[in-house]
Amino acid sequence: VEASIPEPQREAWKRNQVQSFGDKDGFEREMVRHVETTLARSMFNCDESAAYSATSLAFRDRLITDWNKTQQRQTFNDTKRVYYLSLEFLMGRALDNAMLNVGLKDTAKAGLADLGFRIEDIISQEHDAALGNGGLGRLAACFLDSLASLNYPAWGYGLRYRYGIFKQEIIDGYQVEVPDYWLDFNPWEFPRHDVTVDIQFFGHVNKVTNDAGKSVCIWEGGEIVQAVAYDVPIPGYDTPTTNNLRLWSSKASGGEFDFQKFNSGDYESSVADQQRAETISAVLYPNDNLERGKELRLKQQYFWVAASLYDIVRRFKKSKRPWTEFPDQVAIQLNDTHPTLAIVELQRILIDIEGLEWDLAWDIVRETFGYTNHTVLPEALEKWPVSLVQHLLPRHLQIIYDINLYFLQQVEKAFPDDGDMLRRVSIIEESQPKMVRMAFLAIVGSHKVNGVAELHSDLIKTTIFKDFVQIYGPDKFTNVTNGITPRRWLHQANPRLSELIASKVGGNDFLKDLTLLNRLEKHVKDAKFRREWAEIKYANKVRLAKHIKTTTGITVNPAALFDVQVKRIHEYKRQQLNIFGVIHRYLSIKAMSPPERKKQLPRVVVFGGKAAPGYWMAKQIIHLINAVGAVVNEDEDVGDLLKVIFLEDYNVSKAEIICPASDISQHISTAGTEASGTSNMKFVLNGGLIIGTCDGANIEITREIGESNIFLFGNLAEDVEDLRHAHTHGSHSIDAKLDKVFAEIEKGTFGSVDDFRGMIAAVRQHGDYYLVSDDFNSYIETHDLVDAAYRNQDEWVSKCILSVARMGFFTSDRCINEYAESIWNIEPLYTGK
Ligand code: GPQ
Repeated sequence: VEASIPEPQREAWKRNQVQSFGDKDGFEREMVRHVETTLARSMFNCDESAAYSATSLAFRDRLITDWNKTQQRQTFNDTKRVYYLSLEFLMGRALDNAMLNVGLKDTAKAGLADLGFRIEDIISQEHDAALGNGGLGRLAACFLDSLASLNYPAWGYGLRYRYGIFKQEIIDGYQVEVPDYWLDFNPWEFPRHDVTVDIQFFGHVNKVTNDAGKSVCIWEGGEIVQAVAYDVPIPGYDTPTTNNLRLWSSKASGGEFDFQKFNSGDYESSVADQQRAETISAVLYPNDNLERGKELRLKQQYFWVAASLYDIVRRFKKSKRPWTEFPDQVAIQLNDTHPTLAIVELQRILIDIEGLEWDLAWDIVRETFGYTNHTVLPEALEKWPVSLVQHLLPRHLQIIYDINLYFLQQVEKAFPDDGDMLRRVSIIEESQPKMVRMAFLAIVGSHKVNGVAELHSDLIKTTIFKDFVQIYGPDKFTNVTNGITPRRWLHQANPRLSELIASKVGGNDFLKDLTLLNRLEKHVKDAKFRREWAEIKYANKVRLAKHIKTTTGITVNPAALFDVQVKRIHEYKRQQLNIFGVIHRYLSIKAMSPPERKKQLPRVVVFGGKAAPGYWMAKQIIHLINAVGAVVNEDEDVGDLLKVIFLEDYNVSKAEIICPASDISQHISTAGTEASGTSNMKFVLNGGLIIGTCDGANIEITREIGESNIFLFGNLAEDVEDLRHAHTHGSHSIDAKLDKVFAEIEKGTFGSVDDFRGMIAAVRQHGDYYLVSDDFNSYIETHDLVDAAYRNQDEWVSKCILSVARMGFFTSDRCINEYAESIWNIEPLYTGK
């Protein structure tokens, strides 16, 4: 039904157009109005939480006005849009970001002060939107910021989880998971109860002959779950463009209850149905770089993909264009293989519902999709049992088999003599049980496949997707090195540094064109500038030290070297290498005479990160870190020389405090395992140096900032296979220093040895898959170089400034422009600003 207002009545609408506030008085008016009406409170009971809510609602109203205009502009111009499908959007807090992006933070600060509040207190009231696990989800959030800031017509599509990533508590040194119920009050979402899609599961397929005498497939029976849209406005920086992130929530179809059951007295089972439906979007799976093949996860994927495609197709059909023009209007990017069913779903819509021929439909599908791979770790590559797909999505399985059949026919034609090729590349793995290989399906159904850093993009071409390079040629595979948004990760997280930089590079334009940072280079010799730079770093360290004090009770010296490793806990990221190194340092200090100790540089080693709840080894690593901290932090021989801190519940808003306060951060994955890493970029952009392996984006960071500004160590990716082979087939001797560390743990210095046997055995007995022993010596030596370099503060600060000056490449704006040009073929829609 057309809900558009007829022309004669539109005048009244225009007369009454909503006016957004633009100054302090306007903000105060909106804020008080929301306190007194929306929240039904007054100046007599307005606490910080209410002030946060009212401030957010005031800004939300502004955003939604811009949002409406943006959507109208995009519809009117009928431009091609990109849809970014991601199961994770790790957004963090929205208020600070919204205030900065619309350029009204100072205004709000003054207004809040008038009304009796400090803006920092109000900002910190907000609960993080934590709908993601780690780098993959945060990348999606940075991309949304860049897409809006660059005025691209773009939508994000995801799931509205009732529970985001769990909250981590450390109790007696162990991780405990607490549910993250975050939706109590969320001013940043707009429920669209009128935008719903019915999603079908289970049932069976009937082949029938239609009126035209053509045989068609009809998917019938099963159950229906309703998807309800919730929209989150995404403001661009310094532009009126406000894009949309649409998150789907599940509920039982047909209103509150199944009335048939209700009327027949089966009240309990009708409530149970309701709850079962709501389970689909209830919880984010807390695994990073791991797929566990749970049925509910597959249900989530189809639910989200089917709702999103229905929405996209509905929007396209309004334009009344022929189907062949679909790829001219729509680009869909698959963030990892999680949304791969979208390929099958679009093919199903085109052939079963819209009646297109297979080949034509398939051309449209492949032109529409692009697939981004984020890992080569075998345990993270998605595979679903054929039997499960058959049961849940019977028609989709048929289509997958057909896609595979035509694909294998094509392969057989091109490689007639290679019998093993068909087995290797088949979308169906002929194992017990048979599996659908989602990455292969994503490759076959997309026009471009990309990795997320140069080394990673090379690796996928030579290892996991090697055969597909043979089949399709190398051009289908490309690289788009990851990036981060400088708005959140510099301007918002580190306002003083951002301001200092702005004063040297000609204002805030660098936030939109990060390459302008190179103007800093000529100031590196300016002693006053270096002093100001160092002073800001120190202030950021004081801030983190306060946070450490209030959250752990431990006092740290802000003049010490702050050494940080914050990321998901994973064997491949090697927090175990770090803590073994810390024990080595502890033993060295203990072995020193008091005068020798006086010469030692004080260090604070900060860890943070969550372990997947079912990842036993990762939890052991957390426990060892805390056990070592408990001993070292109390040891009077050590004092300030070494502190070991584990920060509970690492998340986006904590990262905003931690990144600006680091002197050196660790990015020390086994070479070839970290696809890119993005926190490496955040730390360098905030004037910290990094110690890292030749892995992921570390390699490109080195190329940009210069070898003398980074501490690289360890074996190279090309040597990993041989080393692993030697561990299991030859004799495997452990590094002597590491052996001493193990002996100390085994003495019981850090508590019950039993708790840590597994970690030691992984290195000694089980082949040291992550090369901890191989890299240990060079790791320790490189830390000594870090200490030596830090002693020369002037040179250290110069390295930091030069590094920041050369980080322009790593903005997510560059990244999004590359996707837009080489994969999506979309253009910005200029706003006349
Ligand atoms: N990444 Cl497959 C995740 O955060 N979770 C995942 O499940 C997978 C990848 C990361 C990857 O480990 C990092 O190296 C990347 O920088 C990041 O994705 C974004 O590409």
